[in-house]
Amino acid sequence: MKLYYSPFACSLADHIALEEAGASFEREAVDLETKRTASGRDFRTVSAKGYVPALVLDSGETLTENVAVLDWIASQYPAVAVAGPLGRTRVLEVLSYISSEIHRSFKPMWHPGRDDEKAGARATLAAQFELIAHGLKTDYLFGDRPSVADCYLYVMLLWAARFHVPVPASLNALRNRMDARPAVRVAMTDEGLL
Ligand SMILES: N[C@@H](CCC(=O)N[C@@H](CS)C(=O)NCC(=O)O)C(=O)O
Repeated sequence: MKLYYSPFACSLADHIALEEAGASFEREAVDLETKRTASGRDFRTVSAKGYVPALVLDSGETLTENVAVLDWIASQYPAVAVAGPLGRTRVLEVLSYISSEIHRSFKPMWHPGRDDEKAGARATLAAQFELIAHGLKTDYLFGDRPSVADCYLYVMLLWAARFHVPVPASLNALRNRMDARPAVRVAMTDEGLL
């Protein structure tokens, strides 16, 4: 399989999840401005959506959307899934919240815009991170090892640091734990971030 990613984009979550899972996969960077892959291919021939992540499976089928890609990775690799009758549903609950609320709230930060819009987004994000942190009592969201949900949350925490969004101490601690993981370091190094 092959992951199409862009450095420091949300696709870093999928990149880390695949590394954490011990999966064997190829990866290729995409220039999101020109929509060209590192090998010069028009990325829209891989995914008409033109955004990352895109994961091309060994069957030739292409998966897009972080929630779907991360859920698929968890379905294939129990190491990054959550067990139990509600395990998958709880993970989807968090992935959906991150995707539809937190990820979306970052949008004004990535584009030139008014300072008051950015301040508003920062306040919204701070409240959203508080909500995620509420009741967090374990090292990671679902226990003592990271699942795909932590991988996505981690990228949002990196973005929070980049854009000076305040986050609760418990989430900073989770981020530090993720920072130290070999799989995270491999993915970050691959993306030129370390
Ligand atoms: N709905 C998509 C959004 C993915 C997304 O926003 N990707 C960004 C990078 S974080 C991107 O590729 N943006 C380039 C573009 O939209 O042209 C998902 O959840 O996977």
